[in-house]
Amino acid sequence: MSQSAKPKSAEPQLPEDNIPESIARRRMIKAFGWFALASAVPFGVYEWVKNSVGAQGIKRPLRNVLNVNEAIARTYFSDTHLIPTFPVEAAAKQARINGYDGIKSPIPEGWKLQIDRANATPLLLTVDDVKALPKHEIVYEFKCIEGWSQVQHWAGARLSDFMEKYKLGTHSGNVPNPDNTNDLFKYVGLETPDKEYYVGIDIESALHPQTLLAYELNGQPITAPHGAPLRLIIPVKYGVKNLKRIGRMFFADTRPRDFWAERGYDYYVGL
Ligand SMILES: Nc1nc2c(c(=O)[nH]1)N[C@H]1C(S)=C(S)[C@@H](COP(=O)(O)O)O[C@H]1N2
Ligand SMILES: [Mo]
Repeated sequence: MSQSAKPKSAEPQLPEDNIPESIARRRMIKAFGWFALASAVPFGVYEWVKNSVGAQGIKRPLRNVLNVNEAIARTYFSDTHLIPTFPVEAAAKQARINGYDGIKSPIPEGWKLQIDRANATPLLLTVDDVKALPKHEIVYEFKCIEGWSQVQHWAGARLSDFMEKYKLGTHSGNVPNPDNTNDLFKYVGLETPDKEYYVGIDIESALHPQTLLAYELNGQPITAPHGAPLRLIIPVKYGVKNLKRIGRMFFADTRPRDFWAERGYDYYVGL
Protein backbone atom coordinates (compact mmCIF):
# COMPACT_ATOMS: atom_id res chain seq x y z
CA MET A 1 0.00 0.00 0.00
CA SER A 2 1.23 3.43 -0.83
CA GLN A 3 1.71 6.04 1.93
CA SER A 4 -0.15 8.63 -0.15
CA ALA A 5 -3.51 6.84 0.52
CA LYS A 6 -3.90 8.78 3.82
CA PRO A 7 -7.22 10.63 3.97
CA LYS A 8 -6.99 14.37 3.57
CA SER A 9 -9.28 17.04 4.95
CA ALA A 10 -11.74 18.02 2.24
CA GLU A 11 -11.80 21.71 3.20
CA PRO A 12 -8.85 23.87 4.15
CA GLN A 13 -9.10 25.28 7.72
CA LEU A 14 -8.92 29.10 7.59
CA PRO A 15 -7.48 30.99 10.53
CA GLU A 16 -10.11 33.37 12.03
CA ASP A 17 -8.47 36.56 10.69
CA ASN A 18 -8.49 35.20 7.17
CA ILE A 19 -12.27 34.85 7.00
CA PRO A 20 -13.56 36.82 4.06
CA GLU A 21 -15.77 39.76 5.01
CA SER A 22 -18.94 38.35 3.48
CA ILE A 23 -18.73 35.23 5.68
CA ALA A 24 -17.98 37.30 8.79
CA ARG A 25 -21.07 39.43 8.12
CA ARG A 26 -23.24 36.37 7.59
CA ARG A 27 -22.01 34.94 10.92
CA MET A 28 -22.83 38.20 12.64
CA ILE A 29 -26.37 38.21 11.25
CA LYS A 30 -26.77 34.58 12.27
CA ALA A 31 -25.67 35.39 15.82
CA PHE A 32 -28.12 38.28 16.01
CA GLY A 33 -30.83 36.00 14.68
CA TRP A 34 -30.29 33.54 17.54
CA PHE A 35 -30.27 36.39 20.00
CA ALA A 36 -33.61 37.66 18.72
CA LEU A 37 -35.06 34.15 18.77
CA ALA A 38 -33.78 33.52 22.29
CA SER A 39 -35.46 36.66 23.59
CA ALA A 40 -38.70 35.75 21.85
CA VAL A 41 -38.94 32.23 23.32
CA PRO A 42 -40.00 33.01 26.89
CA PHE A 43 -42.91 35.06 25.64
CA GLY A 44 -43.81 32.40 23.09
CA VAL A 45 -43.79 29.71 25.74
CA TYR A 46 -45.83 31.88 28.03
CA GLU A 47 -48.46 32.43 25.32
CA TRP A 48 -48.50 28.71 24.58
CA VAL A 49 -49.08 27.79 28.21
CA LYS A 50 -51.72 30.49 28.60
CA ASN A 51 -53.70 29.44 25.58
CA SER A 52 -53.78 25.67 25.87
CA VAL A 53 -56.13 24.65 28.63
CA GLY A 54 -55.92 20.91 29.12
CA ALA A 55 -57.56 18.14 31.07
CA GLN A 56 -58.72 18.82 34.63
CA GLY A 57 -58.39 22.55 34.15
CA ILE A 58 -54.61 22.43 34.18
CA LYS A 59 -52.77 24.16 31.33
CA ARG A 60 -51.65 21.40 28.99
CA PRO A 61 -47.88 21.99 28.79
CA LEU A 62 -47.76 22.12 32.59
CA ARG A 63 -49.81 18.92 32.64
CA ASN A 64 -47.11 17.28 30.48
CA VAL A 65 -44.38 18.33 32.89
CA LEU A 66 -46.42 16.90 35.73
CA ASN A 67 -46.81 13.63 33.84
CA VAL A 68 -43.03 13.40 33.76
CA ASN A 69 -43.10 13.97 37.53
CA GLU A 70 -45.53 11.10 37.78
CA ALA A 71 -43.11 8.82 35.96
CA ILE A 72 -40.37 9.90 38.37
CA ALA A 73 -42.65 9.50 41.41
CA ARG A 74 -43.39 5.94 40.36
CA THR A 75 -39.72 4.96 40.50
CA TYR A 76 -39.50 5.84 44.23
CA PHE A 77 -38.68 2.79 46.17
CA SER A 78 -37.34 2.29 49.63
CA ASP A 79 -34.36 4.57 50.26
CA THR A 80 -33.48 5.34 46.65
CA HIS A 81 -34.73 8.92 47.02
CA LEU A 82 -34.41 10.56 50.42
CA ILE A 83 -35.65 14.05 51.18
CA PRO A 84 -32.91 16.17 52.83
CA THR A 85 -33.14 16.49 56.61
CA PHE A 86 -32.03 19.20 59.06
CA PRO A 87 -30.84 19.42 62.66
CA VAL A 88 -33.69 19.78 65.17
CA GLU A 89 -32.68 23.40 65.92
CA ALA A 90 -33.54 24.33 62.33
CA ALA A 91 -37.23 23.53 62.86
CA ALA A 92 -39.74 26.37 63.13
CA LYS A 93 -40.89 26.89 66.73
CA GLN A 94 -44.39 27.68 65.49
CA ALA A 95 -45.47 25.44 62.63
CA ARG A 96 -47.72 27.05 60.11
CA ILE A 97 -51.34 25.88 59.85
CA ASN A 98 -53.02 25.46 56.49
CA GLY A 99 -56.30 23.82 55.46
CA TYR A 100 -59.25 22.89 57.67
CA ASP A 101 -61.15 20.58 55.33
CA GLY A 102 -62.34 17.55 57.25
CA ILE A 103 -61.22 18.93 60.61
CA LYS A 104 -63.80 21.66 61.21
CA SER A 105 -65.79 19.63 63.73
CA PRO A 106 -64.30 18.35 67.02
CA ILE A 107 -62.29 15.12 66.99
CA PRO A 108 -64.89 12.35 67.23
CA GLU A 109 -65.43 10.90 70.69
CA GLY A 110 -63.71 7.51 70.87
CA TRP A 111 -61.75 8.10 67.66
CA LYS A 112 -60.21 4.96 66.16
CA LEU A 113 -58.13 4.48 63.08
CA GLN A 114 -60.14 2.25 60.76
CA ILE A 115 -58.22 0.08 58.30
CA ASP A 116 -60.25 -1.64 55.62
CA ARG A 117 -58.83 -4.96 54.50
CA ALA A 118 -59.60 -7.02 51.42
CA ASN A 119 -60.60 -10.37 52.89
CA ALA A 120 -60.94 -9.56 56.57
CA THR A 121 -62.93 -7.38 58.94
CA PRO A 122 -61.73 -3.78 59.34
CA LEU A 123 -59.07 -3.12 61.94
CA LEU A 124 -59.85 -0.50 64.58
CA LEU A 125 -56.68 0.87 66.15
CA THR A 126 -55.66 3.51 68.68
CA VAL A 127 -52.76 5.96 68.76
CA ASP A 128 -51.14 3.69 71.35
CA ASP A 129 -51.13 0.89 68.78
CA VAL A 130 -49.19 3.19 66.47
CA LYS A 131 -46.91 4.30 69.32
CA ALA A 132 -46.06 0.65 69.97
CA LEU A 133 -44.06 0.68 66.74
CA PRO A 134 -40.51 2.13 66.55
CA LYS A 135 -40.61 5.92 66.75
CA HIS A 136 -38.98 7.94 64.00
CA GLU A 137 -38.33 11.66 63.96
CA ILE A 138 -37.85 13.77 60.89
CA VAL A 139 -36.88 17.41 60.45
CA TYR A 140 -37.37 18.45 56.85
CA GLU A 141 -38.71 21.21 54.66
CA PHE A 142 -42.48 20.83 54.51
CA LYS A 143 -43.70 22.26 51.19
CA CYS A 144 -47.14 23.57 50.41
CA ILE A 145 -48.07 23.74 46.75
CA GLU A 146 -49.46 27.24 47.37
CA GLY A 147 -45.91 28.52 47.63
CA TRP A 148 -44.73 28.42 51.23
CA SER A 149 -42.36 26.00 52.88
CA GLN A 150 -41.07 25.56 56.41
CA VAL A 151 -38.61 23.31 58.20
CA GLN A 152 -40.70 21.25 60.61
CA HIS A 153 -40.04 18.54 63.18
CA TRP A 154 -42.41 15.56 63.20
CA ALA A 155 -42.40 12.15 64.87
CA GLY A 156 -44.37 8.96 64.47
CA ALA A 157 -44.21 5.41 63.17
CA ARG A 158 -43.16 4.52 59.67
CA LEU A 159 -46.18 3.69 57.58
CA SER A 160 -44.12 0.81 56.14
CA ASP A 161 -43.57 -0.63 59.67
CA PHE A 162 -47.26 -0.25 60.34
CA MET A 163 -48.17 -2.02 57.11
CA GLU A 164 -45.71 -4.76 57.93
CA LYS A 165 -47.01 -5.25 61.46
CA TYR A 166 -50.66 -5.44 60.36
CA LYS A 167 -49.96 -7.15 57.01
CA LEU A 168 -51.55 -4.40 54.96
CA GLY A 169 -51.40 -3.36 51.34
CA THR A 170 -51.14 -6.81 49.77
CA HIS A 171 -53.66 -8.90 47.85
CA SER A 172 -52.42 -12.04 49.62
CA GLY A 173 -52.75 -10.61 53.12
CA ASN A 174 -49.03 -11.22 53.63
CA VAL A 175 -46.43 -8.68 54.69
CA PRO A 176 -45.62 -6.21 51.86
CA ASN A 177 -42.53 -7.37 50.03
CA PRO A 178 -40.76 -4.89 47.72
CA ASP A 179 -39.54 -7.85 45.65
CA ASN A 180 -43.09 -8.95 44.99
CA THR A 181 -44.73 -5.84 43.58
CA ASN A 182 -47.48 -7.93 41.94
CA ASP A 183 -48.84 -8.66 45.39
CA LEU A 184 -48.94 -4.98 46.37
CA PHE A 185 -52.00 -2.82 45.91
CA LYS A 186 -51.11 0.22 43.81
CA TYR A 187 -52.60 2.85 46.11
CA VAL A 188 -53.38 3.77 49.67
CA GLY A 189 -56.50 5.85 50.29
CA LEU A 190 -56.89 8.03 53.37
CA GLU A 191 -59.81 10.10 54.58
CA THR A 192 -60.84 12.19 57.57
CA PRO A 193 -63.51 10.75 59.93
CA ASP A 194 -66.15 13.02 58.33
CA LYS A 195 -64.88 12.13 54.80
CA GLU A 196 -64.63 15.83 53.90
CA TYR A 197 -60.91 15.56 53.01
CA TYR A 198 -59.36 12.57 51.29
CA VAL A 199 -56.20 11.65 49.44
CA GLY A 200 -54.78 8.85 47.33
CA ILE A 201 -51.11 7.90 47.52
CA ASP A 202 -49.12 5.59 45.25
CA ILE A 203 -47.90 2.58 47.24
CA GLU A 204 -44.21 3.30 46.52
CA SER A 205 -44.48 6.65 48.28
CA ALA A 206 -46.52 5.14 51.10
CA LEU A 207 -43.77 2.56 51.74
CA HIS A 208 -41.04 5.20 51.54
CA PRO A 209 -38.91 5.12 54.73
CA GLN A 210 -39.61 8.80 55.48
CA THR A 211 -43.38 8.41 55.33
CA LEU A 212 -44.84 8.52 58.86
CA LEU A 213 -48.08 8.04 60.72
CA ALA A 214 -47.29 11.09 62.84
CA TYR A 215 -48.48 11.79 66.39
CA GLU A 216 -45.95 14.45 67.47
CA LEU A 217 -44.95 17.90 66.28
CA ASN A 218 -41.98 19.61 67.96
CA GLY A 219 -41.88 16.84 70.57
CA GLN A 220 -45.51 17.42 71.65
CA PRO A 221 -48.70 15.57 70.73
CA ILE A 222 -50.07 17.01 67.49
CA THR A 223 -52.69 19.70 68.12
CA ALA A 224 -56.13 19.55 66.51
CA PRO A 225 -55.44 22.11 63.73
CA HIS A 226 -52.27 20.17 62.78
CA GLY A 227 -54.19 16.91 62.51
CA ALA A 228 -54.61 15.26 65.93
CA PRO A 229 -54.70 12.51 66.88
CA LEU A 230 -52.87 11.04 63.87
CA ARG A 231 -51.88 12.48 60.52
CA LEU A 232 -49.85 11.47 57.53
CA ILE A 233 -46.40 12.99 57.09
CA ILE A 234 -45.13 12.15 53.64
CA PRO A 235 -42.03 14.22 52.78
CA VAL A 236 -41.87 12.95 49.18
CA LYS A 237 -45.16 14.77 48.51
CA TYR A 238 -46.41 18.33 48.73
CA GLY A 239 -48.49 19.34 51.75
CA VAL A 240 -51.83 18.48 50.13
CA LYS A 241 -51.18 14.73 50.54
CA ASN A 242 -50.24 15.07 54.23
CA LEU A 243 -53.76 14.33 55.44
CA LYS A 244 -54.60 15.57 58.93
CA ARG A 245 -56.83 13.60 61.31
CA ILE A 246 -56.86 10.20 59.61
CA GLY A 247 -60.16 8.38 60.04
CA ARG A 248 -59.95 5.56 57.55
CA MET A 249 -57.26 3.91 55.47
CA PHE A 250 -57.79 1.48 52.62
CA PHE A 251 -55.87 -0.09 49.73
CA ALA A 252 -56.85 -0.21 46.08
CA ASP A 253 -55.53 -0.84 42.59
CA THR A 254 -57.42 2.11 41.14
CA ARG A 255 -56.76 5.67 42.18
CA PRO A 256 -58.62 6.56 45.36
CA ARG A 257 -60.50 9.86 45.29
CA ASP A 258 -58.26 12.81 45.98
CA PHE A 259 -59.56 16.17 47.19
CA TRP A 260 -57.09 18.43 45.41
CA ALA A 261 -56.71 16.23 42.31
CA GLU A 262 -60.48 16.70 41.88
CA ARG A 263 -59.82 20.45 41.98
CA GLY A 264 -57.23 20.44 39.22
CA TYR A 265 -53.93 19.62 40.92
CA ASP A 266 -51.65 16.84 39.75
CA TYR A 267 -52.55 13.51 41.38
CA TYR A 268 -48.97 12.60 42.30
CA VAL A 269 -47.60 15.99 43.45
CA GLY A 270 -44.26 14.31 44.17
CA LEU A 271 -41.02 15.97 45.28
N1 LIG B 1 -57.75 17.07 56.81
C1 LIG B 1 -56.98 17.94 56.13
N2 LIG B 1 -55.69 17.66 55.90
C2 LIG B 1 -54.92 18.53 55.22
C3 LIG B 1 -55.46 19.73 54.69
C4 LIG B 1 -56.83 19.99 54.92
O1 LIG B 1 -57.40 21.01 54.50
N3 LIG B 1 -57.55 19.08 55.66
N4 LIG B 1 -54.65 20.59 53.98
C5 LIG B 1 -53.40 20.04 53.42
C6 LIG B 1 -52.49 21.09 53.01
S1 LIG B 1 -52.84 21.91 51.57
C7 LIG B 1 -51.33 21.37 53.70
S2 LIG B 1 -50.19 22.45 53.12
C8 LIG B 1 -51.04 20.71 55.00
C9 LIG B 1 -50.81 21.74 56.06
O2 LIG B 1 -50.53 21.14 57.27
P1 LIG B 1 -50.42 22.04 58.57
O3 LIG B 1 -51.71 22.75 58.77
O4 LIG B 1 -50.06 21.14 59.70
O5 LIG B 1 -49.32 23.05 58.27
O6 LIG B 1 -52.10 19.87 55.41
C10 LIG B 1 -52.70 19.12 54.39
N5 LIG B 1 -53.63 18.21 55.02
MO1 LIG C 1 -50.93 23.01 51.02
